[in-house]
Amino acid sequence: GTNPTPLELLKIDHLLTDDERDIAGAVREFVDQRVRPYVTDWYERGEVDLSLIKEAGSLGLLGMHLQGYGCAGTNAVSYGLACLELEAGDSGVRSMVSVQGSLAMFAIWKFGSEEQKQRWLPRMAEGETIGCFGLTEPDFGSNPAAMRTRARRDGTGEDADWVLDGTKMWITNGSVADVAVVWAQTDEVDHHPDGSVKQGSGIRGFLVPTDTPGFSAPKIRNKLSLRASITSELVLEGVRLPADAVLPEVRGLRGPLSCLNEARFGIVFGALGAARDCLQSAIDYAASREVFDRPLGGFQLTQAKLADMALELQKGFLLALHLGRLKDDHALDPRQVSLGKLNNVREALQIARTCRTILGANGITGEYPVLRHANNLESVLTYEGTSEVHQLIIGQALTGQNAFS
Ligand code: TGC
Ligand code: FAD
Repeated sequence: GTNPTPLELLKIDHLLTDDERDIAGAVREFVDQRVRPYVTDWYERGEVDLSLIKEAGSLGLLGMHLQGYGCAGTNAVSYGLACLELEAGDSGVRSMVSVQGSLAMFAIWKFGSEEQKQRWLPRMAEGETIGCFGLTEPDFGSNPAAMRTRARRDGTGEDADWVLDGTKMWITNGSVADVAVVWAQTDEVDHHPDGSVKQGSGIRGFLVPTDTPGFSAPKIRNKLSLRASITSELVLEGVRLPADAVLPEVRGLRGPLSCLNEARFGIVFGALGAARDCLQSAIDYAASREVFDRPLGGFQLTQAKLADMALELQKGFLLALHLGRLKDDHALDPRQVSLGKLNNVREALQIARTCRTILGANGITGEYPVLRHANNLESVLTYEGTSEVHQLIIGQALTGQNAFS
């Protein structure tokens, strides 16, 4: 018979429910039809096909694991599997879905007022309204508590407008978004016992319609990674918003970090999709490529690489699935998400690079997905908390010592 694929070897499907397998299969089909044939071209041109987001909405992939407001309400494992299948197409496509569902929609779903949820979520779930999530700034990426973007109230009382000033950087879908979730410092701060201000404690989230005067979102050019994804700067110059533009239910860094937990969870699964796609390409290539008069796949050095990669892929999947089951039991801790993000992205990148060696010179071309995935994974290693940030989170969990600053 035919050889098992790397994920079939362990019969990992055995650990999934019928519903979960069906969802993964439907997303895989979507990617085969709507992403695979075009993605090399999008990547080369540094563009995305924006109709994808509506199609993802029709499939129920946007805000997929949220309940109500037009969201599909699946379990967390199904959401993870969808991320995996999307990222097998391209990390940029998974990013589009992550940012819409886990960051922009989740922020509103978790911390918004009933009016905000009704106003924004159903159309975001359909992909009719695109959201972005602005936390990072040019000078503050790993340390968002120190952000400079400010929101001040113009006037007194509950009805006073908010006015936002500042710059956000590296914001996925910024230039095409209809609404930006922007995190900014307010004066509503907490103090330490010694009277000093607790850094980041005044941070609040704002829903900024992107046609508001003073808002602009220039596209970042010349990226050599995640090219099939739009990345932008957000410039806020005296952006005036009504009092009810603030997300009422959270204040402090806990707000944006709670959203990151959701998106990082998706990446734990997602990165494995890129790795799986690379490994399958390398296995196929090794079967047909002949070197020294024999198929490349028959050489021990090649088999050692393939075996080690299949091993890491399957271990990564077991880790992802364990975290998914914990999440579905409402027992997932953010530090566990850090373990998964650190391991699975790091190993996926290693797999992509090793697969590239198996493809030789062909591996550097767009004819094969391998170097595209590897280049994408450089962004994935950095965004949603760099690998070093996740090492420090895990280090703190193990030692009780904060080594960030
Ligand atoms: P720290 O003092 O530890 O905590 C401040 C407050 O936040 C709470 N908290 C969390 N809450 C929920 N989830 C978490 N994971 C949380 N971690 C901390 C904490 O309890 C505290 O609450 P309270 O109520 O006591 O005040 O904060 P810190 O300033 O020391 O920062 C910790 C650190 C460095 C780990 C954090 O800043 C961090 O994670 N930095 C990395 C930033 C990051 O990941 N940025 C990502 C931007 S979005 C993005 O990249 C999108 S790419 C998407 C795509 O295209 O897919
Ligand atoms: P820095 O924080 O400057 O880090 C530089 C280096 O220093 C890293 O190696 C880092 O690990 C290391 N470092 C930092 N602190 C420490 C420390 N205490 N100890 C040891 N080493 C340390 N952000 C958003 O808000 N929304 C988005 O939609 C979004 N999309 C993105 C899309 C792409 C393609 C990319 C590349 C980024 C995106 N980001 C987004 C930004 C991303 O979250 C940040 O790039 C990331 O958090 C790292 O910040 P930085 O780039 O400023 O690096």
